[in-house]
Amino acid sequence: MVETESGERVICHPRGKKSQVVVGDRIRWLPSQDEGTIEKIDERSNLFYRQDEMRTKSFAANLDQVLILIAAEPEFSESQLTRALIAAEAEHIKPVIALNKSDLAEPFGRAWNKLAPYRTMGYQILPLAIKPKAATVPEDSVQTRELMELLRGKKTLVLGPSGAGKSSLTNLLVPQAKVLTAEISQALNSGKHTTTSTTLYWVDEDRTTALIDSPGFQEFGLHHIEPMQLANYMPDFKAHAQDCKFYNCTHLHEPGCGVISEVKSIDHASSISANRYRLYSELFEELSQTRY
Ligand SMILES: Nc1nc2c(ncn2[C@@H]2O[C@H](COP(=O)(O)OP(=O)(O)OP(=O)(O)O)[C@@H](O)[C@H]2O)c(=O)[nH]1
Ligand SMILES: [Mg+2]
Ligand SMILES: [Zn+2]
Repeated sequence: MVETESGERVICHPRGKKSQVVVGDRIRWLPSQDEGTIEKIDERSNLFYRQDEMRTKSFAANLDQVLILIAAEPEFSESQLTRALIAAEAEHIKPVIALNKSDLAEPFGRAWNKLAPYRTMGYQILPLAIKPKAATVPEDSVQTRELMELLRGKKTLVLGPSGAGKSSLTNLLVPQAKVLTAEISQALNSGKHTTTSTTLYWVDEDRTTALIDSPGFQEFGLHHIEPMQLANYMPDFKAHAQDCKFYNCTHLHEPGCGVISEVKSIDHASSISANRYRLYSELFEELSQTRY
């Protein structure tokens, strides 16, 4: 689907067999009858993607920021959050974290605490109640307005696990979009993969603020990232990696490692959580296996 200068949306077909085009791309196209042909993709300022073992999955291009939307329910995976953050850092795209479903007080409190290390390392974290179950939280809350401020004039990819409320957010800010949403499965504590394609919606009539709704992800492969670069993309690690004795320190076993000594610090609370260090070690291992 291609949007013209005047805001019309036209079905276009890629020239050649395989489509390289992703949401957010600027393209050159030629009309043919009532549809069109994509002739050329303009150079991208960035491309947000994941790289699983077998394939590359592009989310969107030319983004101003990524909103990682997680929720009190279903419980979010810290590993997937960490991976999404690393992918954003690697592409120099600003990530913002939002925790939805603040009306579910108890699981929300737990999830909020789980996010403490991410707050400490400098990420902005917004509490939200996009579509509260009971009317305990007004829908047009201060929080929603704060979020709107953050989105204004920008192109934002909304990313997160199934059931977090990505499409509900689209419906809240773009009521005419009427995107399909669905209850999560309580039995599986997971969403139902309601959204199956990535779509850009304009929030305002002037088309300056865009939200990109995407399908919930389960796996987030980072095979495009060098293991030695990982610490650079993790703000809590980066802060201490500069103290390492060896310039090519892996922060796994070296003597004089700034990261390890921070994790093991006894004179103050470590700014690198045990969980983050475990996630780093696992990722390092995983990303080293496909290389030699
Ligand atoms: N309790 C509560 N439920 C919410 C809130 N926001 C959204 N929901 C519900 O969460 C469920 C999932 O919302 P969706 O918007 O479909 O989630 P999604 O992230 O688009 O999921 P996928 O399309 O499967 O990736 C729906 O039943 C929503 O009504 C909230 O603030 N509180
Ligand atoms: Mg959805
Ligand atoms: Zn080190």
